[in-house]
Amino acid sequence: MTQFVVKPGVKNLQHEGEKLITTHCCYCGMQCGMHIRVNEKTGKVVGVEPRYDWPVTMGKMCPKGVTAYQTIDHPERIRKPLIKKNGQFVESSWDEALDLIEENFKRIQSEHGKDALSVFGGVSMTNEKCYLVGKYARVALGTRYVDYNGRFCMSSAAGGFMKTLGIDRGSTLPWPELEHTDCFFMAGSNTAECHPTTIQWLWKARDKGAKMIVADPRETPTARIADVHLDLKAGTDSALAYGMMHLLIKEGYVDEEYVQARCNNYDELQEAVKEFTPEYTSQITGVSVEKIVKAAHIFGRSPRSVVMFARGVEQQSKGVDNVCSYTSMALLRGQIGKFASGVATFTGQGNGQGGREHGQKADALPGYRKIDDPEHVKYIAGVWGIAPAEMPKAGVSAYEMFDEIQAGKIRAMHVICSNPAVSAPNNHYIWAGFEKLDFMVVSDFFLSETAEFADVVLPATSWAEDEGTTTNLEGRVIRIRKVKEPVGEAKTDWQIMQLIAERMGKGKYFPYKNVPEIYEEFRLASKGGKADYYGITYERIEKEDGVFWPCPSEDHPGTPTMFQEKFGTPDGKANLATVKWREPAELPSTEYPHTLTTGRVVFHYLSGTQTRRTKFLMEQCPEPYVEMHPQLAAKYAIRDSDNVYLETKRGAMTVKARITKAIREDHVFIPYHWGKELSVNKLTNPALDPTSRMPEFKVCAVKIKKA
Ligand SMILES: Nc1nc2c(c(=O)[nH]1)N[C@H]1C(S)=C(S)[C@@H](COP(=O)(O)OP(=O)(O)OC[C@H]3O[C@@H](n4cnc5c(=O)[nH]c(N)nc54)[C@H](O)[C@@H]3O)O[C@H]1N2
Ligand SMILES: Nc1nc2c(c(=O)[nH]1)N[C@H]1C(S)=C(S)[C@@H](COP(=O)(O)OP(=O)(O)OC[C@H]3O[C@@H](n4cnc5c(=O)[nH]c(N)nc54)[C@H](O)[C@@H]3O)O[C@H]1N2
Ligand code: SF4
Ligand SMILES: [Mo]
Repeated sequence: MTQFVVKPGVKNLQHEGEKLITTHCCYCGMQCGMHIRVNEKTGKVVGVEPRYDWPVTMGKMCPKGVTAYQTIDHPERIRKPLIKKNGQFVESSWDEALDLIEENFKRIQSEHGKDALSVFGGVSMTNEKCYLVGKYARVALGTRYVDYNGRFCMSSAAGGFMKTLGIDRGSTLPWPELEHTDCFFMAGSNTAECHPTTIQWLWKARDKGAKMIVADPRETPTARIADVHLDLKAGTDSALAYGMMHLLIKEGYVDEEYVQARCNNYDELQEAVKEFTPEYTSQITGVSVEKIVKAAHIFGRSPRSVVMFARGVEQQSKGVDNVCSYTSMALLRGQIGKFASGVATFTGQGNGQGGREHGQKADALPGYRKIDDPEHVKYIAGVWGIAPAEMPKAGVSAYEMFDEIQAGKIRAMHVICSNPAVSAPNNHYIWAGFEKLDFMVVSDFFLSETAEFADVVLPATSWAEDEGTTTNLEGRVIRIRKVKEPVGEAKTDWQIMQLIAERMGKGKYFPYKNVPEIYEEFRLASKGGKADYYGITYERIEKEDGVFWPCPSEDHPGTPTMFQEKFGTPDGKANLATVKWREPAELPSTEYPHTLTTGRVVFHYLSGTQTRRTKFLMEQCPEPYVEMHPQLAAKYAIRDSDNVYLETKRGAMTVKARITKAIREDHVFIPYHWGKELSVNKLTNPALDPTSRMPEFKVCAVKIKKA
């Protein structure tokens, strides 16, 4: 275990009788630096101290981070494997649970073929574990069906960046440079609630005169501090970006030299944005002409700007188009590849960046390789010690796995680190899928809503009970440290995958004795890929405050700023967007006259399994609610705190009204951190983006009445 060392000029946080172990928060992609306080006598975790010398977050943390330690020894942690008998879970030994898994997995595969098994992964795990999920599915189980919760999170950003820039690294610049930016164009990101420790950089920049433009249907705490709030209708982002680019071109704000030298498709882009006059853009988006013009002038005149976006623009059936369009705004201004400028998506989950690069995705292999590329398959098969012909083909995306369940192709599922019973769209369909499975296994440390459907639940360790690496939202690879021994009989996710691999007769492919051994194999697997970690060692991470990928060799400095000379495309040039504007998949109608959008609050995290078990956070925000404008509320005679019934084509729910002017009159918003009757995902639309297969969590048509 690494012990905390107080650096010169940094507050001494050491308490009497305690040791401090340096690590990062388990929740969002900010991965705030922190020390966990452990009582030296009892070995118990007693609290946290923020890490003032962590260059990305500088001692700041949010309410989730400072209470995260309370989940580690939580009384509701699962301490032994659970097996469902007559509809009730009973505790079992590991041997009994593994016997049952082996028997069912083997029986199902012999009756229905290898692909009858499936794996649903997640990216709250370290790189080492995320890497193993892909290998576990393809080598231990031999199935093509593996996908993960990042499909609901980062897939549109990844798809858009691949198309325009050729490499998907969430940010093209390191976070501390944000301080020196002149203009932030932020679309569909509620930064103040979802990446709160970024705000300090925005404040510092604003002290020097930087401007902020925020595009969001709601006046979030982030929009409230903006110079211009573009209060667009949900699902109209690419039109807004086209309107902005129309003006950038017309008013001479384009960096012609940069575009000529470094971008393709400029003629096509000019053609595509031609009709997007401020008036036409205003008609589609609902944003006033004045605001559009003001935003374009501020953005166009700023010498250094960063275009930032998040799930508001990506969780749409045209999320990839939106990402391409907003990224093109930065390209037209010649901003990518320079100091304090660029483009960034706010990566969501703790390891949302690293977890999407190394083969948990249906069509991907480690290092951002493709499973349909024979050269890529050959390389990874070599690292894994299998014949290339043994590598399964591409599977299908997370939501589409539930179609395969209905079609009778997928018969069993192992869910590792995700709670799709709450977080996947169109909940009723997901629940029906889980019920239809012949056999279901869940690895989690709490009995999540998904785990309740399982036949076997395996107790996993929490983030403080194992070591490894994650990659934060900048693309910086960092160290997670083990703080204490696992509770009860919990095992790490890698040990669990290893044990099942042994039962499936594939133990020799999973010979690891510890995490560094997995990391060594992982480095090699990433070598030569787009996301190349080969030069990154644990020692370097420690010495250099993290290392940015790509980093192909140990003497390579890593890459804080991307694309300084060329882009990751075959010809080294960026591809400007040329897409045609499309409406959202579902528009308001006479029957469903309003737009429902969904998202987050500062006090809860994702499906809420952890934050709903944290007393302080539940006191702050005990239940979901529907945000609605006073005028909309008046139409239905709804007053604040009244119960409101909401219904879409897929489902219905009743929640309390929160009446606020901080939302468009024609929209309502519900946070999604609760399950079962309180889950807004009973209502959401599973319409998928054609390339990223990302569901449209952010836009659907809804009817409302007073309950
Ligand atoms: N407190 C908290 N922080 C988190 C998380 C959490 O659960 N809780 N989760 C983490 C994860 S995994 C993620 S992915 C990120 C998500 O971070 P964000 O994407 O910032 O969070 P959301 O609330 O999903 O959506 C952001 C905003 O998009 C707006 N929006 C809705 N529809 C549209 C649209 O059509 N266009 C535009 N431009 N905006 C729209 C919403 O009003 C909302 O304010 O947060 C991370 N951080
Ligand atoms: N309506 C709506 N739905 C959404 C979104 C939205 O904006 N609106 N956002 C989507 C987004 S961006 C995301 S990221 C998804 C996330 O949705 P989920 O994938 O459901 O994310 P979590 O709630 O973090 O679920 C993780 C589960 O794994 C457990 N867990 C945590 N760490 C570990 C670990 O190390 N090992 C194991 N084995 N288990 C662990 C937790 O206890 C929890 O039960 O939700 C999506 N759903
Ligand atoms: S949830 Fe995100 S912002 Fe909050 S402390 Fe954790 S890493 Fe930092
Ligand atoms: Mo996410």
